[in-house]
Amino acid sequence: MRESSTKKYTIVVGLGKSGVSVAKFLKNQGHNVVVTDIDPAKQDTPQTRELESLGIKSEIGFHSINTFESANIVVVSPGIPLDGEHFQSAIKNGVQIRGEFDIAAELIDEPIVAITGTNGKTTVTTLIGEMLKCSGLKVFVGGNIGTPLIEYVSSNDKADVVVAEVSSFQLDTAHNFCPDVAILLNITEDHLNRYPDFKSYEDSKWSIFANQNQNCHAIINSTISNAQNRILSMGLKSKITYFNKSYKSTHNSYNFCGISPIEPRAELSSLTDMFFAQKRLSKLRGKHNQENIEASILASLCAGASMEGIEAALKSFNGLPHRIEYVATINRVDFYNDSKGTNTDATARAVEAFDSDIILIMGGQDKNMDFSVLKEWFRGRVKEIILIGEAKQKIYDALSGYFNSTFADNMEHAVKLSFEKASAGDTILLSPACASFDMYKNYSERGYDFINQVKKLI
Ligand code: UMA
Repeated sequence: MRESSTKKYTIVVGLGKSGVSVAKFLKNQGHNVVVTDIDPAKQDTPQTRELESLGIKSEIGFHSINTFESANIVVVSPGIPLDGEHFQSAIKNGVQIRGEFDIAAELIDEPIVAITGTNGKTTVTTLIGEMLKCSGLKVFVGGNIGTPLIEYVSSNDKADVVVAEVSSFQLDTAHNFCPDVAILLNITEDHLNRYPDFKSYEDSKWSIFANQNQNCHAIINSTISNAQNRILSMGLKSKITYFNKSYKSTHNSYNFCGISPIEPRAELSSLTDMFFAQKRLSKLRGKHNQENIEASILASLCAGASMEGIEAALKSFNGLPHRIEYVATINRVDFYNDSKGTNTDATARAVEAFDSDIILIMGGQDKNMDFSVLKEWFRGRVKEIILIGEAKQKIYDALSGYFNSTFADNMEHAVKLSFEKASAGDTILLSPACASFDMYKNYSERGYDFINQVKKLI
């Protein structure tokens, strides 16, 4: 990334994980860097002090239009929307807007496997990483999953394959991103408080394939609505493989056309066998996880995994915290934490994963979701809904006509109420269908609060 000679600095906006890492990287590369964060609490943190000690100027507690307009490049953190007046003035002044993810991706020569979708990204990213590692490859796993991709570029530790979880926010600034293998897991309502409409969110997700060429692999969920038209209108050049097809027992019924590295046919047969065997091998619950596993197997094969490595990873992977995570059984009532269920589709798929009657704890910060879509998924499965957080009235209005619904004051109250209403054999599931920021720092703090409240019942 080059700075223009006529302008003086690169401004990094947001001092979270992404901003701190990219500011240090750019400074090391000889860029003149200014950092800014809207939160006054960032004034006196170890990270800000470290950046200042490196000679990086900081503007904390405010964003200055003047600083944005006069920059050469604005590097924005993924969590910050681009519709603010600072960004709009910068864009009008011809300032380039970039993200840490796309700066990093441009500098990576190793093959990149990129995973996007509304739900399942982190599970699939982790699983692919494990499948490749179990196949003897050296792997870096990063991106939206937690470790900024620029950390890989900054280190001297080179991997055989880079596995990157990519959010729509990261894709929005990644105009030249060309992953060797890209997965689109699913697209359902989410982040509608950031995008003007669902189509703009869909556009963002599909852009993961925009720069792929005929040597690249595109792995796409066959049930994504309008997928064929999208592929045609984008003029997608990559080798396309669909997963989540209704394949039966004949090996020929699966579309393997994209996967040249695993031919000849004998390999294709064992791949289909693997799809059937995964139910036995994997400990992950739910149909959505079968889809996640299929996508992971296909991408791992494209990136050089062996069948043995894939099988070993499937057997040892226990799932991730806060995703349909088993917590405890008390008086024959099972408790599960799905705090990462932060949109309606994630909650629907979590409910689908259980055969028992469910008492569901829902609510939190609304992302402009239509909760009425949950009716069909809950019918015959959900026996009670306990509502918490800012969105509780909106969810009540959408669902209380169909399911017994009760308000709770906080998580402690919600767990107590749900346990009072449960009978032996029931499942109590926290799957909020909402963001956590009205009550917690993030979804994991919410999940741990749920776990602690359950433990108080023992
Ligand atoms: N801030 C400003 N100005 C604003 C708004 C915020 O300066 O107008 C500041 C905040 O005060 C804060 C910083 O921006 O200090 C936060 O930036 P950020 O929200 O981008 O957070 P990071 O810590 O940099 O983490 C980001 C991703 N966060 C988001 O996309 C919201 C992380 O994904 C990612 O792991 C990390 O980069 C490394 O790549 C998290 C996430 O929640 C897991 N992602 C969303 C999701 O999965 O649904 C997309």
